[in-house]
Amino acid sequence: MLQIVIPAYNEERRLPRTLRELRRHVAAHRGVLGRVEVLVVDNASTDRTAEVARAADSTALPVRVVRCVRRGKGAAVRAGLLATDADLVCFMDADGATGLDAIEEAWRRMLLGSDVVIGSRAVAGSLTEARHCRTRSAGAAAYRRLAGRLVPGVADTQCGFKFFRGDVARRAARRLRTAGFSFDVELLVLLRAAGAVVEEIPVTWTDVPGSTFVPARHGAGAFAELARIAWRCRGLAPEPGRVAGGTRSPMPLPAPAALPAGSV
Ligand SMILES: Nc1nc2c(ncn2[C@@H]2O[C@H](COP(=O)(O)OP(=O)(O)OP(=O)(O)O)[C@@H](O)[C@H]2O)c(=O)[nH]1
Ligand SMILES: [Mg+2]
Repeated sequence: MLQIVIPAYNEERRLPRTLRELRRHVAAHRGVLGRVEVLVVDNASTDRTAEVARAADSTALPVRVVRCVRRGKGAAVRAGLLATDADLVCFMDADGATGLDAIEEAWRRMLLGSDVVIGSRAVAGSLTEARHCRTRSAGAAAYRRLAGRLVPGVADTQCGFKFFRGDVARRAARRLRTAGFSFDVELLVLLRAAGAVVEEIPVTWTDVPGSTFVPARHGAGAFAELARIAWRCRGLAPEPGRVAGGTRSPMPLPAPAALPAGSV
């Protein structure tokens, strides 16, 4: 089974379409993906996020709402990952910005031996829509430089699509402390330190209006979190031979009924 965690904060407008598209996508790829379940994590929404999530629940795509007392995207993803029990887990944003084809590609890479496959808007083959204002773009470039020092070799730490072996994700999530938007960086540091093979795959990324990230409100906090991660994780180094792009023997996953074209 694949469990998909969706952190959602005041997403009553963007979530229904994302869940609808996900249901269609899963139905179209049922033979590859097998059983899929969605866990929507709502921790502080003041709108009808939980209701719209429950309304999307169906036999074709079961949707559960997970409550999380701590606020922030990082706290929500952590709670979601810890609520999973599947062999394969993933998280994605409620805005549906990442093209869903990434799911099958990530699945294929997992079968080839990756522990963690992350969507990237910065590797060859990705298609992204540029749209941020100059200030945010400059901030993002500075952020990428700092984040790159903590997870060398990873070009895009912040894409809201990450796919994991379930046990690997749960082990790292237990140690995750960052509650805000920089949690991806800490998660990747922890995963690397535990010896996980992390692979970046190109994604199609479309801007969806209604972002919950407000640079003026969250920007400084995201940088402060990076500094705290650097301090907390200063002793952690990747295990030799288990860095991004590395390979090892494929993991023992239950064989899917069929694989995407071009797979092993
Ligand atoms: N549960 C929960 N989810 C959150 C919180 N903050 C953000 N999210 C979710 O995190 C995901 C990503 O947020 P977006 O608003 O798309 O922001 P972003 O992707 O970082 O930035 P953009 O590039 O502007 O889209 C969405 O699914 C949000 O609902 C939070 O405090 N709690
Ligand atoms: Mg987004």
